[in-house]
Amino acid sequence: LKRVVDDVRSIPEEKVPWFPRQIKDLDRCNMLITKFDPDMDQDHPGYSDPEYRKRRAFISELAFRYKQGEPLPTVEYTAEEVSTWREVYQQLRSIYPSLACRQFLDGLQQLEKESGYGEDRIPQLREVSAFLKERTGFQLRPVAGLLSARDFLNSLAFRVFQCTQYIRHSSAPMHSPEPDCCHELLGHIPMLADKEFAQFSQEIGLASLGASDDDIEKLSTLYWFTVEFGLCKQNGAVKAYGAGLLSSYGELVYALSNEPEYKPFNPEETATQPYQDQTYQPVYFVSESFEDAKTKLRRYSATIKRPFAVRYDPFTCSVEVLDQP
Ligand code: NLE
Ligand code: FE2
Repeated sequence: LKRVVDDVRSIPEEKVPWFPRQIKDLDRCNMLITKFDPDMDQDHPGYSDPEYRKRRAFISELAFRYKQGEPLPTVEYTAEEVSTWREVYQQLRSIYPSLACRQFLDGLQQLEKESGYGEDRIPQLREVSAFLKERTGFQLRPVAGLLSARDFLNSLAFRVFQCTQYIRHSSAPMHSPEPDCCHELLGHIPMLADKEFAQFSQEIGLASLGASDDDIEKLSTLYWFTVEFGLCKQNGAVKAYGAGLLSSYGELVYALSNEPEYKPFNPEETATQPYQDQTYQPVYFVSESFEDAKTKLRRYSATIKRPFAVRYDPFTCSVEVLDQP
């Protein structure tokens, strides 16, 4: 074991992957994964819809041009986009009370009361970001599509959540393999309004700064099976807290049916479970409680070895690097 520690300590600084130190550095955390791009992926429901592709390109451009600290861009959604949103909202809203965890329901209720959430309009990132900032200090930034795991996780260290702003194709409202505004606004935002969840999300982010590719892979797998697709027990019943479930009517119903396999959540095992992102998950991890998932994930993140430590300074929105070799 000692040798491993010595090896790590002897890594010269430049071998540590670059990572953002100030919130402004997030302007460089924009590496996209192109696999679900409607221009390139023939299976994308928007592939053969030139109007949709044009619209996506327009909204992507807003994200590409965005610089940290600027007001968030607003999008004037078309009637067709709003009707996709309405369908998604209505369907999901009707099953949330029985299938979503309590923290999610609380967050959503606040958003409906105070931030204009409802089926009639798609909330703007700007107003949602202001809402979150008051609750948990989280803020949003627009992103053009699926980000690399490293860039996505690194942003969380600054309590910045990278959010897509386009909406899924109208032909497939009940499930999308890629993130879209339904996924962000319905799946993630209510959870990020929870103080403890916000804290825990930032801790995953801090653990990812300068982490090895191998550790990023593990962290993002854990993120996948918890923040995206996690289930937890609450008052004796299994409930969803994962955003990928809470934004997909099809998968939410499926995940809480008798069909998929359930495994107890255990970070060491979960971190190496292979996952796929094209369709529903074959296996879900269930934690004893929402708190249990948080505690275990926290403990796991803290074990990630790096030749330095980091501390977030909320006054300057920057990361202090300690004990550097
Ligand atoms: N499958 C989710 C949905 O339909 O909203 C999106 C998952 C993004 C990781
Ligand atoms: Fe997500």
